Amino acid sequence: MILLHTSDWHLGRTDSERSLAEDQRFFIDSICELIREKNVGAVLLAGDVYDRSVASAEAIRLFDHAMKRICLELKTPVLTIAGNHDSPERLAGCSELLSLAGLHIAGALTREPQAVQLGDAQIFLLPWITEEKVRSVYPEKKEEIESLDDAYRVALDAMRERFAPDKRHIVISHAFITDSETSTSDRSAEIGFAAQVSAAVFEGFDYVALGHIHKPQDVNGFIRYSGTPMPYAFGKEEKQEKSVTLIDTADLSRTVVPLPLLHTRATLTDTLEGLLRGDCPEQIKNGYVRLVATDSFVGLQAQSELRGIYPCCLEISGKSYDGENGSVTMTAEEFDGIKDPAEIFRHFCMEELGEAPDEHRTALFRAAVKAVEEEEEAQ
Ligand SMILES: [Mn+2]
Repeated sequence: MILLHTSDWHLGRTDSERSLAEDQRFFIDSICELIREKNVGAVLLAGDVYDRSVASAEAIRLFDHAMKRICLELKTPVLTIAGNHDSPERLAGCSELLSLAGLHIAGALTREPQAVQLGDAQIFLLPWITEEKVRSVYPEKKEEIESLDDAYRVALDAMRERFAPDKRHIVISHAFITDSETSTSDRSAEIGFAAQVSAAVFEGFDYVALGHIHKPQDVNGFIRYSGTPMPYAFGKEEKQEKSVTLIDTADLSRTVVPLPLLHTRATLTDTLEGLLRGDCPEQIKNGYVRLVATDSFVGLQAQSELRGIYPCCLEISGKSYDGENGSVTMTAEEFDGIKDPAEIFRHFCMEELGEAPDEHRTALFRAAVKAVEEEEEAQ
């Protein structure tokens, strides 16, 4: 049987206030295609299904769409767990009913370990846990739990005790294993070291399907992070090839299958003039870009020009504007001499942004002033 290991979908994630739903729908399509092509027997989705504990309506719809396609149309079971970004209770809503449709969800840790038998594999579901959580689920073991390693050992022991003979024993987990390499979008993973677990706690399992770290990587011969299906940040993560991992339960061999991207992600660093020339490959120009102007301040006019050239631009930065030009700053007397508010606005823009406002902005400003004046008159 072929298992498809993926994690950290982070449905509902936005970047610079832009929804990434279109990209997420695209990787869901790619994964569905792969399930059909490789005759996948089950999908293991190792936590951080959603980006936020209170998932947006759009994110919930997207998850519903993906699960309907995989479980019902492709008739492939999905096994998933709550990650640190998910709300265990919300994620596991209607889970008993959903398991009848082939969607197995582990929200909060339960005393009786959650396991699903499929073909030659017995697959355990271990959601995101803390020491406190494990102590509360196994109060009789409270004394032995002094570290996160202890907590994992207790939860995994309960699974090891239930190992079915002659099966492959697989566990899905969401954890930060000591020595794994992080990426920029691993927000919570980078904070402190408290939440690290050693690989040794997983001894006895044939494969550990991990989520939490966004860069695909092997921890050792039987523990692996699938990584996110798309890059979620600039920096290191731009250069990572995103993928899913296929595991053949017959011989435990693994195949890493790269996933295509709807938008590439790149940081372009150049002079403002160079950025405005935009002579880079179309694919990059139309992808998500972060623009860094090395030589000058990027004013509003230049920003809007850049957005015309790079339609999916997410971030623009340049040298900060040093308003040291004395001619821009005005005295109170000079201010009083100006009758037209738009003229004051022009001075303000010159001072704050280093350039005069274009016609559109001036028109917006005039409309705002008019609205305020009318409001005052009405009172
Ligand atoms: Mn994550």
